[in-house]
Amino acid sequence: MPVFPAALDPEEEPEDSHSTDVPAQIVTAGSNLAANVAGIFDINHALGTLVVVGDYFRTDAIVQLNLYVDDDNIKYAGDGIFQIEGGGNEAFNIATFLDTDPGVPSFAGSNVFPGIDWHVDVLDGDLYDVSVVTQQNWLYDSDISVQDSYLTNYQLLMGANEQGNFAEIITIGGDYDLVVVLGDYHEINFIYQKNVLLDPDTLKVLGYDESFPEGESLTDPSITSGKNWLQNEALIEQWGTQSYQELTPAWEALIAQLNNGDTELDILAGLGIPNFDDPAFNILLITGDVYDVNAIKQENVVADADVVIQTLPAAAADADPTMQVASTGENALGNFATILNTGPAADYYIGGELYEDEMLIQTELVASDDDSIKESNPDALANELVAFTSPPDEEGHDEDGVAGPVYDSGHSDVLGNVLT
Ligand SMILES: [Ca+2]
Ligand SMILES: [Ca+2]
Ligand SMILES: [Ca+2]
Ligand SMILES: [Ca+2]
Repeated sequence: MPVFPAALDPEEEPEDSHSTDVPAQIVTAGSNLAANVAGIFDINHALGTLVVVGDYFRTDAIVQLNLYVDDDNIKYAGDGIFQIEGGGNEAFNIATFLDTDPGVPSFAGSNVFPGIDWHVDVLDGDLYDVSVVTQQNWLYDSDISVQDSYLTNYQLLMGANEQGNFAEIITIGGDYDLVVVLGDYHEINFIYQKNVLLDPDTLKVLGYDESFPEGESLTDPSITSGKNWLQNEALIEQWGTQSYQELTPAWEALIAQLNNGDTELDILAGLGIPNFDDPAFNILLITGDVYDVNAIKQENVVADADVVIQTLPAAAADADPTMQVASTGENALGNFATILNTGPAADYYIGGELYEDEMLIQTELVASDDDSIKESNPDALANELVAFTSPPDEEGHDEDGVAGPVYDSGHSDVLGNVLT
């Protein structure tokens, strides 16, 4: 199982490993975190026996989508051994459907008797039991930075934004030993997860390392514009008995009695229905249909198009070792969802048909990861960067700029279809 690379616990301190001992040009323009965590624990129907007179429809569905654009444009020059990672992106879709049978034995046909102290609640009409969680992170972090000094240890942190959503729904209804649904039962468990990352970066790095001593690995210029991580993880768990039984004439007689509003019930009708815990036998009669819906929708959209310029002036060539580290990728997008739906522990009776549907759609669209990495002539790159590094007309060299997300128009139809 892949392990999400970022701590979801906001208390946890991020580790920073860059040395502060030597002059440096260090920029972190990416490293953003967008995460959604949600759980629906639907133990509404923690009950002994469930009777559905009509049909039972159960649909479990998980839809997961990862999409990223990571076309980076890297130009570098100098004599160092540049360590360049333009790709290295990872995307994961993990989906699990789990049926957990608690192992309570069936009481059908047994001579178990629930007792004579019966309580009947009647719900006239349809029952809607709907739990919906929607989580969205939209993060725009397109930066522009210029670093041209070699006299200080200059660590610039422009990214590393964090957005997180945490939600938990726990629904607990009344405990009924027996629930009778005269209509149909519709159960839908649905998880939809989407990560979209736009991370096209432009980096121009000019370094001189003639003065760097042998074996000082920290002075190798490093450029990371990829290494993004997208992860969707979903679990739909059904807890309860997984065996379904047909209604018997005895059940039909009992249901007819309940439906007539009888309060005097033939105690023999209770044979084979377990009563848990307290001496009262609690019944819920629902005259209509049941809609039991649990849905989680999670979405992360991160736009992180950065422009980074680092240039060591030629004078640096004779100076002490200087470190250059530029990171514009390393974003982490994650969706984590759990739906736990609890059915009857003991017995399940269905008068009509049982329709079960499990659906899983997983898509990983790499719209584009087409990097252009070019080594340039130092003089040519130096001339090119003069425009950026000459004394500024306005106040500062370093400012957060905003660039719009970049779409590949050739894929726009695909995106339009998938993302809406
Ligand atoms: Ca950024
Ligand atoms: Ca890339
Ligand atoms: Ca990138
Ligand atoms: Ca970026």
